[in-house]
Amino acid sequence: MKVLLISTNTVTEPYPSYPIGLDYVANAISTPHKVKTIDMNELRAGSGLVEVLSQFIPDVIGLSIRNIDNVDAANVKTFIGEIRELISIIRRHSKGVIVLGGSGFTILPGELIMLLDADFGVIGEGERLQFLLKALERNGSVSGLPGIVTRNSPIEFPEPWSQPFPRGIFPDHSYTSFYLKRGGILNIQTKRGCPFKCIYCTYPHIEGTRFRFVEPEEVADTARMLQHAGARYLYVTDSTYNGSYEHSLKVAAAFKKAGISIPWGGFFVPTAAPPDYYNILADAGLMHVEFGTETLSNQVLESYGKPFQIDDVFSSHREALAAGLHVAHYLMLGGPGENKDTLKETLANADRLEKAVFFVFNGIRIYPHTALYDLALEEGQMEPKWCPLEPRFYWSPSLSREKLMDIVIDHACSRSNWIVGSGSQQMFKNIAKLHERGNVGPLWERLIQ
Ligand code: B12
Ligand code: SF4
Repeated sequence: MKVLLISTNTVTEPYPSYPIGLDYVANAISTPHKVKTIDMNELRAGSGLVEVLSQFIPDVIGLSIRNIDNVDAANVKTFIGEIRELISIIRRHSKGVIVLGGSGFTILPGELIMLLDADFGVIGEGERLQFLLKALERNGSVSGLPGIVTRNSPIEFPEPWSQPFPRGIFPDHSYTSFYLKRGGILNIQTKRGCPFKCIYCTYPHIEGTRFRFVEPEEVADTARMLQHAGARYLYVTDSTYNGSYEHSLKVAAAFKKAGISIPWGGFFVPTAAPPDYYNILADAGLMHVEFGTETLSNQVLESYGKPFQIDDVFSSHREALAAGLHVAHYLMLGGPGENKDTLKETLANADRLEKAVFFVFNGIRIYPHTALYDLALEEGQMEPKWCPLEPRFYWSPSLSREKLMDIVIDHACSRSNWIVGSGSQQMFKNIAKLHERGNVGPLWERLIQ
């Protein structure tokens, strides 16, 4: 069959994100199918898509849906409208079957398949697309195929993919240069899943609640392949790179052995690390650490279900800084357990974290299948009929949204290291300019230099 895979994501803030998911899907189905992969970041206009549709004449069109919205309560942007337009172009110019997939789709499969009027959806890992293609080839039924849904079938979430998930040989995509010219960042995955139970988080639902590791040597081979393809920086897409200290150290050792010379970064959880941990990683090329800290009050950490306390944040921060790394912390303020005192405590503690950049979100985006959803329902913060495609945010009943915003904005306006919400347009323009001039990586450290 001829399969056209489309990355629909055109969000360029904080910087464009290489559509890594499609590499895995393409690799899983390339034998026996003829696969073409395109990226709307490169094509931009629908006219480019029409040309591809008329030349390639796909039997199946797979759309990757990554972002639903920008998770910023103060400046909500949703991205599904653009995808709807793409689908209307596809319907007008192709008879191919439309299949949805991706992390955004996996969060809200029932809502998206109906709204976008697609034929099929693949919940979770796209490696399962091969089974849908097989069924389509035989004109067979898809009922009972884990993860495969239609507009009329029940939405059942499959078990995580139990087989290996090789990235394959790095494909010669025309769109790779789009990312190489804008920060040089390609991405890499060392494992899937997250076993932690933070009450608001979708990641365990998207990737599963157990770590499934890629062999460290295989990760290093992929890193070498990306380096040869021109990557000048690697972003590790794992839910938490250090969620397993053992595996993350093995990956770092494999990077060193393989001679990976480009810097890298990723998400980290600020739990107590083994001795010398950040030095070892820095020696293997780690440059940026983005901690999923969320609050600097033990009371709120506990109600968010975070697996660490503020002492762990301070020690992780100190150790990462001492290893010469750039350090950022994500904060999510105003969630369950927050009040004026806990907020004050967080702001005061944040000021004690030297040379840190803060990515600050006010209110917490509510998603189905999370404990936060149940709490919001119980507290009457949303109606049971709420359509989760319309972003809603949880606000602690002990602190009004307005008061929280006032305090945070007031604190942030005198601190250049505080990026509130999805950030300012000026900041993104500056990053884009620096990228154009050949600077590489996420570059948020420039805010404190
Ligand atoms: C790493 C990451 C980032 C990094 C990306 C760095 C980089 N260079 O890659 C950074 C920090 C920059 C980032 C930024 C943002 N992110 Co982010 N990010 C993630 C994270 C943790 C992993 C994404 C990833 O690459 N996974 C690894 C790949 C291999 O998986 P995948 O793409 O999902 O693909 C698999 C399946 O989905 C499926 N699949 C994918 N496509 C297709 C297509 C078809 C046809 C099929 C069948 C299957 C399929 O198969 C693949 C292989 O199994 C996810 C959460 C998560 N665990 O998924 C959030 C996530 C994608 N991000 C999210 C958001 C919102 C954002 C931002 C908008 C936040 C902001 N306001 O700044 C920005 C947007 C940036 C951009 N340019 O798009 C949301 C999106 C959902 C939503 N609410 O909209 C997520 C899901 C987190 C969440 N809140 O739940 N992000
Ligand atoms: S917030 Fe981070 S550590 Fe917590 S469940 Fe989500 S991915 Fe795991």
